[in-house]
Amino acid sequence: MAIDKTQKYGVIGLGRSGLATVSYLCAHGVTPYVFDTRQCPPLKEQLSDGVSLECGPLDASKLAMLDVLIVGPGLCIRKEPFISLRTQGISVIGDVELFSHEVDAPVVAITGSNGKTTVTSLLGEMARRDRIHVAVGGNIGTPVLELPDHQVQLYVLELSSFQLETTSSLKLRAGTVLNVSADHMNRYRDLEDYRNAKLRIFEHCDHCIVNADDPLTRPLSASGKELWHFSLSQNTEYWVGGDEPTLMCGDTPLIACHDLGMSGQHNWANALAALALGDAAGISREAMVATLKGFKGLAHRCELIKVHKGIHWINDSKATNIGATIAALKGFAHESGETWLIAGGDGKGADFSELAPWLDKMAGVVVFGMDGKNIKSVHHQAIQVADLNEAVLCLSEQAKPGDRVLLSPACASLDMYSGFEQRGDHFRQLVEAL
Ligand code: UMA
Ligand code: ADP
Repeated sequence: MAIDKTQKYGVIGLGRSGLATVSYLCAHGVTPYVFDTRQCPPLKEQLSDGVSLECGPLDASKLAMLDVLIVGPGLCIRKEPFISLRTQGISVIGDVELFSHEVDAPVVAITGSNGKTTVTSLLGEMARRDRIHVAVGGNIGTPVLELPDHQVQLYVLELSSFQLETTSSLKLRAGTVLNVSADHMNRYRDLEDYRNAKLRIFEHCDHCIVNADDPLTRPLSASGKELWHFSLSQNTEYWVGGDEPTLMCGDTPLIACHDLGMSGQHNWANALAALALGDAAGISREAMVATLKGFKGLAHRCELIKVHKGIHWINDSKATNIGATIAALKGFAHESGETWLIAGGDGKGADFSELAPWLDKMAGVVVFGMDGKNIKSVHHQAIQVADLNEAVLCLSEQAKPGDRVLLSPACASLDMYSGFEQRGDHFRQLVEAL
């Protein structure tokens, strides 16, 4: 939707994307009305003078006087007052929808339950190495409306299911759903409902990159769509083959898995997805392979903090759902030494029973936080502690040389921390102090 100065715009939610939306609208000559359900939204002070802000419960009658509402991803548009406002003909969209009408350069987008930030960062690095002027943003942190620039040759976006819910016109050169496993179950009816939000990425997508090992990543109707597959187990467009595991594109070997900078089989899948997206975006194979060799992965994702008295302390604070924790445990299952797991936090309505068979394989499990008790309910032997401090103390006494202690919470951190980074940094401090 191009900006129409005759219409009245509302920005709902003064978070990072809300603030960027306000700046974008002001730069296009429109002063929006801003609303936030919080009494004191944290970015309030950064709002430009002359833009009105109303805090507290949303007043539907005031919103009904506007024409277009741009709603932040932290608010659910499938609840009131948005359902009624939509039936009244008011347009309810997100910042990515505005972005989609603003840009001319090709756009590549990544969604999925896990691996989005890794693949998005990797693809950005690949493009940069190939001297392509690339802009990277979205759920990864930089709001999409901060990206548009006429010099940009390629946009790489990480998109959450929340952002996709409010997007309907985004044209993509390539898009992928990396995997689908339960997350944000406090916002979706069930897994299918959550999956459908993710599949919206394929609505106007030239090359749909699908995980052949995860049928839930396939578009509901593939007719008229060009599908490229990646797989760890099947011979497909992008796959792992050879006597010594090697990333392949069809019959062409690209890079041996042991030459990848990132470890863990889930990162083989991430690398394959990045290669497929990169091919569609026209990034050279040379640049992509060189990047894959050097890219060591991101902080807070299965990151070794230190080896202390023979024990490996690993920070996987970004594992904010069960799927991510299982990926970490699967990866370590092939390595020597026993694993002690620290888990817990805000489970976002998850059913932890899927995690139970993995917990049974641990040397021990320590749980903490709001939903620690729910993890303990599927694994009665778990030791419940008050916080990370107690968890680290407890395991520094119990783990033996050769073991690993893994913080991979399977939960969001917001019950005790400002985010997964603060939780991971706290863990690092505690471990470094041992
Ligand atoms: N909120 C209110 N009332 C409001 C507006 C927001 O209570 O009126 C709350 C939300 O429920 C949420 C928080 O404030 O808890 C932030 O919401 P927001 O919509 O203002 O979010 P932004 O600050 O704009 O950040 C958003 C993404 N946040 C969410 O989707 C919750 C950021 O992803 C993203 O980096 C940013 O836009 C830039 O695009 C964060 C995230 O947690 C990292 N994403 C989820 C995830 O990865 O699991 C989806
Ligand atoms: P996202 O942005 O989707 O949250 P990240 O790349 O930040 O993904 O990784 C989040 C967590 O998921 C980390 O714990 C990481 O080890 C794990 N992870 C990364 N890629 C995958 C994958 N392909 N499958 C399962 N888990 C993954």
